[in-house]
Amino acid sequence: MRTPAIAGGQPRFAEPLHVGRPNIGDTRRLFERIQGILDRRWLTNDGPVVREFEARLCDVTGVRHCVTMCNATVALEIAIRALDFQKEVIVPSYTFVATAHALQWQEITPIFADIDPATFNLDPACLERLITPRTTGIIGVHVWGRPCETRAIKDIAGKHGLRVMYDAAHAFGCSHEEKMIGNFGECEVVSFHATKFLNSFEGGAVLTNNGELAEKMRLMRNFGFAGYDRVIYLGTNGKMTEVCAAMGLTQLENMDDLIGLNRRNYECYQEQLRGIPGISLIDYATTEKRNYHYIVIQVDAACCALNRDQLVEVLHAENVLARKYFWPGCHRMQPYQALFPNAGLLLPHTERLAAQVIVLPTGECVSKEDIAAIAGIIKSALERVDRVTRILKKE
Ligand code: T4K
Repeated sequence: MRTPAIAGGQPRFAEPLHVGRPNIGDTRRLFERIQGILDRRWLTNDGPVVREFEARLCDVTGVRHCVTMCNATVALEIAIRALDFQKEVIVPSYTFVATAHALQWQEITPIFADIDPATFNLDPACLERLITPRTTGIIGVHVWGRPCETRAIKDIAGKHGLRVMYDAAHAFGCSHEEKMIGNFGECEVVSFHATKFLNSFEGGAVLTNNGELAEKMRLMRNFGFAGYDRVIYLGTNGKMTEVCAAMGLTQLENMDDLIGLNRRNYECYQEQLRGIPGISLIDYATTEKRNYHYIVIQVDAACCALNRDQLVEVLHAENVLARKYFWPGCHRMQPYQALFPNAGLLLPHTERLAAQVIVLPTGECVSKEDIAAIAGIIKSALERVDRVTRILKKE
């Protein structure tokens, strides 16, 4: 039997196994496109590859308008401004901090709502309790690519005269009620960051069926220019480059293969982790499209012999760089913790779940054998709880 790395043995993996290792795809096709970009000497500013990428994204999602951006954070900022959100906007605390920062950056206060423990998504009942006369909008987040309860959120928003947008950074390629993500709320923001299901190195896009809103965001991403020398809005530089669009387009051609690969990895984890007390893998609806990009396990310390943090330590020692997304929740990060020191009292599910989650590696760089080895590390740590606990305490 091998000596575990926490006890001084060799790590199970010689090289770190990352969560979020980018998928690269067809490099020949990518280099061809990049050569074309260099030959044309049109590198950015609404070039032909960006336009093609936007058109293809509309085809894939069935959305009327797509405005690509340099990243999803800037896309969120622009969408928030274009929707004229002000004062207070309700968002879940259980999300990547970019969702909250995109508001606070423009001096709009994020009001943190709790999540439904069954879905990790914004809890509509909690959302409704937080609405006040200062509320101007709602941002739902489709965490791990599993869509929010869009109908309930829409009904609540309608009752209070509020507009809704979605942070769909994780949900490109997913569907909900048989419509592709991109079609919900006033608009939805997807991310094409290197670590995402479909990557364009850095990048993002706003998808919307509202032509007026799309036009406003196009102007805003290009300093408000409506032609040479004519500026009609306050704007910023949110443009996607041609090289980024080339990567995005190339990956889009490969999207079905990517989903197939992610699904195979997911099912392999499912098989390997089945029946371990206190460990559960989040599930993905089989009746809808999913991108299977995140392998998320929940460690319930009440039934599991080790807690989440202990398991993460064991995995890191073996060079499996598992992540604790989205611990500790935005409300416990700055500046929000200083602004709302007691927010946690209203966020019991966020507090509990954020302490239970581990995200494991998947994607092109992870093989079936790797998954079996990762599951083996977890099982073997749980079989030797006393020894593991003793070693971790000594450190
Ligand atoms: N909304 C939500 C719900 C989001 O999750 C995100 C981003 C956004 C909005 C904003 O989207 P963007 O503005 O980024 O388009 C990472 C990503 O940087 C971030 O995009 C993502 N969410 C978040 C969930 O994960 P960190 O702080 O964990 O990044 P970092 O540098 O630790 O990298 C993650 C792992 O990926 C590492 O283990 C190393 C590996 N990696 C990373 C890069 C960039 C690679 O192997 N190769 C690479 O090129 O945020």
